[in-house]
Amino acid sequence: MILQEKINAQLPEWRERIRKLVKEQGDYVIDQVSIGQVYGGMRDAKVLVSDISYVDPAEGIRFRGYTIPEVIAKLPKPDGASMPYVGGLYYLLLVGEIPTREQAQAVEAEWQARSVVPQSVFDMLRALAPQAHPMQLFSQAVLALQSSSVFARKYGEGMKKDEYWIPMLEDSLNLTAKLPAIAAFIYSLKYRNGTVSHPDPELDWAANFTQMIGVKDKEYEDLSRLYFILHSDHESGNVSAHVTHLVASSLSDIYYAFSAGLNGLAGPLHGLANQECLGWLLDVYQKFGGVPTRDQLRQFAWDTLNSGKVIPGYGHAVLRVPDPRFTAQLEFARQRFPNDEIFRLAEMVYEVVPAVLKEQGKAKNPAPNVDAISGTLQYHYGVREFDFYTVLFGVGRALGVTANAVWARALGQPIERPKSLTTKMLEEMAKSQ
Ligand code: NMX
Ligand code: MLT
Repeated sequence: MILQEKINAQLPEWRERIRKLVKEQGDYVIDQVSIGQVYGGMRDAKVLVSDISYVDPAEGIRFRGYTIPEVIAKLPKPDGASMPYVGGLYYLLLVGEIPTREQAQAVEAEWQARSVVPQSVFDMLRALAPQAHPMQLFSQAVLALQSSSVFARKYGEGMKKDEYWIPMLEDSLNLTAKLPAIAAFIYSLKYRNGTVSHPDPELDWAANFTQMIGVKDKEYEDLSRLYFILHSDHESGNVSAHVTHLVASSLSDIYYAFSAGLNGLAGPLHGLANQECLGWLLDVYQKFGGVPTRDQLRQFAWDTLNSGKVIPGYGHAVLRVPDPRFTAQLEFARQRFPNDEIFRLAEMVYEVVPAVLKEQGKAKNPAPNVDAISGTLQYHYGVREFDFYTVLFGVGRALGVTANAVWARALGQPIERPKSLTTKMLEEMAKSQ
């Protein structure tokens, strides 16, 4: 399999590079940790490593060194599409090189071959669906696949440490292959007729998702490709990536680990912000019977803040500029449906809300993040059930966290176990200084 060959070829050099760095520079101090950081969610504590993506506070994400416009321009695209194969992005994340069209198609073919979801998963989801949020269903479905883990089986049989990453890659391909069908079934169960749809062998991964949720629109196929690429990875410290990494560091398999990561994504300060954000926009729209004036919108934003709530889709723990994932979606919509009312409202929010947040003076970054606009685009194409939106985020996020998990295992990253202290100890340390 092409991904395995490509990673295998790079491993001796990577292992030697890290061995040498740790041996020769292991005592080099990267940073210091303050009491403020310990109590403040470890913000900006530089304690993780990932070579798959990096978020520069002043620029935003780069995937394997490439900005979003570069990724869109360089990755191969299906005939007639304006956005790349998601299989090409997965190749880039895993291998670190821009794939040829054949290489991107090879990943798509791997996904096709592994896309069949066991009937037992559908049956379980059916039983849970009436009372469950789509994110609970999504996380449960991933967990239900755990019994098929190749890593868990091979580990039980006995395997050399150097080879752990190979079944991890197998599991990652098996898992990511099934996610479009699982997400589409959750959509069907919650909002349509509950039927199971199957991938079409002629279509790529993202187009299959659109086909299976029943949106018949070529533009939406492109939006899906863009959406899954944009949401794939955001370096390693965000909650979903970090949780997945932490859980996998105990050598649990990718199903356990990613299911846990999804549970983190389901929080309103993380991935669930995308559903909250569209809900907020629609509240504005309903309250004013359409797109409001700037003054009305400003007042609505203040009312939200004064009621003790956050404005969803704005602010970020790392970014200090508008999120380029936001900008990419804004451009997509501007080029295709500039007059859509909810889109015009989202644009107006972008013009008004940063100044309100600045005036309030609390948020370190008053600019929009990825969630500020993603729901607006889904809404335009008829995917209007916004408690489904975080599932879409999760389908994309699987790509980045599984790529990281494969490499973490290939490089033998150990079980993660930082040290905790008591408040008394911290008080004494501070006093003695
Ligand atoms: N609206 C109102 N207050 C905000 C916002 C916002 N959008 N963003 C930050 N603040 C507040 C924050 O609650 C905190 O208040 P307090 O001191 O009372 O606790 C203060 O500003 C300082 O927070 P920051 O250091 O700027 O932000 P932090 O790194 O702690 O948190 C977020 C980052 C993203 C959690 C935060 O900006 C937020 O809650 N945004 C809204 C929710 C959201 O859009 N989340 C999605 C993030 C992206 N994703 O997909 O995961
Ligand atoms: C993400 O994509 O995970 C979010 O932007 C949150 C983060 O990076 O902290």
